[in-house]
Amino acid sequence: MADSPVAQGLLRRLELVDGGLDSAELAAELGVDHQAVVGAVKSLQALGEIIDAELRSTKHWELTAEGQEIDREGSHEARVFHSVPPEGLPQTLLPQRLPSGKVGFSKAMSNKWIRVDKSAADGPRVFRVVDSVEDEVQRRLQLVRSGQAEKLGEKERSELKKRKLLTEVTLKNYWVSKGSAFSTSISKQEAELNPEMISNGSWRDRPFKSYNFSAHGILPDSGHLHPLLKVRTQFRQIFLEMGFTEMPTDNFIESSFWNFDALFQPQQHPARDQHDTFFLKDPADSLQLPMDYVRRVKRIHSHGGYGSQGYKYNWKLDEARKNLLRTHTTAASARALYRLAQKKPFTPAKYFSIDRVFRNETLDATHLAEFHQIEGVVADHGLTLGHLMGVLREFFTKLGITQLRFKPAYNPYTEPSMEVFSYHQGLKKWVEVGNSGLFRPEMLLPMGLPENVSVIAWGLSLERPTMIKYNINNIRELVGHKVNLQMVYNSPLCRLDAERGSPQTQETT
Ligand code: FB9
Repeated sequence: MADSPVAQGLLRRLELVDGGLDSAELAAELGVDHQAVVGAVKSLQALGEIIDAELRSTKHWELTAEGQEIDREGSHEARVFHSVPPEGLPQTLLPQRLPSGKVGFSKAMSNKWIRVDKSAADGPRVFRVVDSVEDEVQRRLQLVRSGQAEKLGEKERSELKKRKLLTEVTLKNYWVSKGSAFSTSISKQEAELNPEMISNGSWRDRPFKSYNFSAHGILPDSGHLHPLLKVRTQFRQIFLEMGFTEMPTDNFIESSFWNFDALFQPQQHPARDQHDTFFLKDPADSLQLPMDYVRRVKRIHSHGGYGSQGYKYNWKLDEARKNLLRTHTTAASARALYRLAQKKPFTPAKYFSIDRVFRNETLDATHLAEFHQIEGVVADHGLTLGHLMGVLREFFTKLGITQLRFKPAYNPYTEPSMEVFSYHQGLKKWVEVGNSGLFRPEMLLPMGLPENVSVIAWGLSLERPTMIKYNINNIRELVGHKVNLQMVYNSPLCRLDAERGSPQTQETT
């Protein structure tokens, strides 16, 4: 800070000199760390022209830890020489006496300070060759330590550096001098203009910290969209740009009639059992059903009609009234198509829905008792399987999926039906990406749709593409009470047509 003791000390010393000050020398004088002086220099510079500071790189030599030891105790070779008495010494006794005896021994031998007599009866003995030695290494290190490294020749310095006794240190110091607006009285700078200053006019004689226009604003706290909702938006965008209208899906609770019977799904179908479907206790039954339409549905199930033989069973209204958590958004499609059939004359329509559905299934890493189903429906005169394939190619291409294959399948309410597969580059295999088909006449005709109107439809889940796009392997990391909210905060915007693992990250608040 500009009004810190270090800054004040710097200004007071600067006032007493004509030239300038070296920041490292000043740190030594003030008894503070060099970085504290650098901080004071920067804070004073931020106030304007109070000081001038020129960054200077200076190099100097310092002793390494081993160099400091030799400076104090003498070189290894000198200490080996002094450890050999005039009468000599068994060579085996040398290492125990000196920690760096090995280094010192070879150096003392190469200096011809000592010799080894291998003829001795009790093994090799070390003898002195000279009476005294000059410890040049220690002398040179003492010169460096006392700041006289320049007295060493280049050869001597590089030899000490090679023995790792010396190291060259680069110091970035500041040469500080008085600025054009030099002053020793630095008053505390105001960082904020407050109402009191404005009202009593004290702002006029207060120094203000210069405004940092390039400072980033504080990122405001905001809500964060869950990855599922980001991907839902992407799918919604794809449907809208293909001219589809979103169906109302604001009823999780549905009657068995709309969820199953209207779709020509027989009342004894296994999917209608408790183990696949969540039935409601209260309210257990839907009392308001379009009875004219119900009668036509009853007839098509129990006796057939429109060329169909039906299922020939005793269809029960009580069964149709049973409330449940919808098992697919195709229930909403049935409602939408029934509404469309009431409008005369018939007009073609394209509908879509993306919402939660519930199934009493075995839970695992990729399946919960609920998921979001995505469904597309097109009703028009003379639609065929070819139209369905074409619409599927267009739809999945917008997801970035171009390699499609269609596999014959079975659904109770569509005929023909197809499972849709795509080649997954990452997994190097074909993976199922959805299901599709043409709704059966036994479903459409009792609604009142004209005979030459056909309806193509397809479905997929929202969770699967989301997990793939966000690299999530366990669905519990995506939804549920164990979700790490930070994942939600960090999840980038995801563009479905981009390659996996590289969600198009845009700044998401
Ligand atoms: O979503 C699925 N797979 C998928 C979808 C998109 C995707 O995108 C990639 C990143 C680019 C990747 C994978 N599936 C359908 C296939 C499988 O995941 C499957 O194991 C799970 N299925 C769910 C139902 O399982 C009980 C996904 C869900 C599903 C299946 C069928 C329909 C809807 C959802 C349907 C339908 C339908 C058929 C005809 C007429 C109307 C609706």
